Amino acid sequence: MANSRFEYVKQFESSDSLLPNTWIVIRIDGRGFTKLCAKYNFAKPNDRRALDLMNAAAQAVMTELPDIAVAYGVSDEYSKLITTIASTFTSYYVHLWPQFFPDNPLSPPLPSFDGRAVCYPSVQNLRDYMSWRQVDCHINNLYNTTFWSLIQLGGFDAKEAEKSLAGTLSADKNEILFSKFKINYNNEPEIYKKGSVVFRDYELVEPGSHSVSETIDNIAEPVQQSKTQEEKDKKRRNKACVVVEHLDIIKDDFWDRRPWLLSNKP
Ligand code: DGT
Ligand code: MG
Ligand code: MG
Ligand code: MG
Ligand code: MG
Repeated sequence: MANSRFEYVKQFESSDSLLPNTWIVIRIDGRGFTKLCAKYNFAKPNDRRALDLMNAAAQAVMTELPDIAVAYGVSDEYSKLITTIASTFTSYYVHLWPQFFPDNPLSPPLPSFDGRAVCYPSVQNLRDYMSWRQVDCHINNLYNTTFWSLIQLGGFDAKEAEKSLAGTLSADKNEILFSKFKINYNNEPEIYKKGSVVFRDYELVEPGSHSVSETIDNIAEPVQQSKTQEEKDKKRRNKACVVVEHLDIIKDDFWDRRPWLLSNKP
């Protein structure tokens, strides 16, 4: 449409760059999953198949987009970043669905995900963001586990369960679970209590490619990297295993033991 009278519409494409030199967090979220979970009878409060499917989709996205470290700070294109990640995630979610729900074929309305980007200027902000999500996971799961135990094991209806949980603290919910249902919350699966963290594990790189210390040294180098160094890093990211774990990401330990995760920023 070069030089046509229609070309002016291009001016409406506004620039949507993200703040450079920040940690870009792309948060994607299932759209209307309250309905979707009901439609496909997801187990309450946690459906292991559904969570494994989310993790498999996340793992596939990370494997497919080695630049996703960019999602933590290098890339500059807001909409491109969000749409690429949200649409790739959706594609894999739908593609992998039959592996996790073989007896439950998908039909419209199909699953989709929304995405948003937030820039965090410091490592501390990023760590606090991750901590915020994990605290949320814990609080919600303790509530949901108690709520659904009261219903599924205690014969309460939803109103009664809600009422008996109103105003309770964590310790009270632990106590209800234990005294009424002999459930020790500490023994609940880690995936439910802690959620899932997906990252590149360089210790699992195929033997002979790169040692961990070499990897860390290279990545921790100053921001001004030569093009070839950048390409080397990208190749290494491509080779690394993308793993899913259910670890504490609030304490320092997780980050201290994997310095490459947060080391490409001053
Ligand atoms: P949205 O994000 O505004 O389009 O609306 P929703 O409906 O996706 O709501 P959201 O994202 O605030 O909450 C997630 C919903 O998904 C919530 O209703 C609980 C449900 N859900 C998530 N995981 C599971 C699961 O493993 N089992 C069951 N039964 N439900 C789940
Ligand atoms: Mg949600
Ligand atoms: Mg949403
Ligand atoms: Mg949602
Ligand atoms: Mg394009």
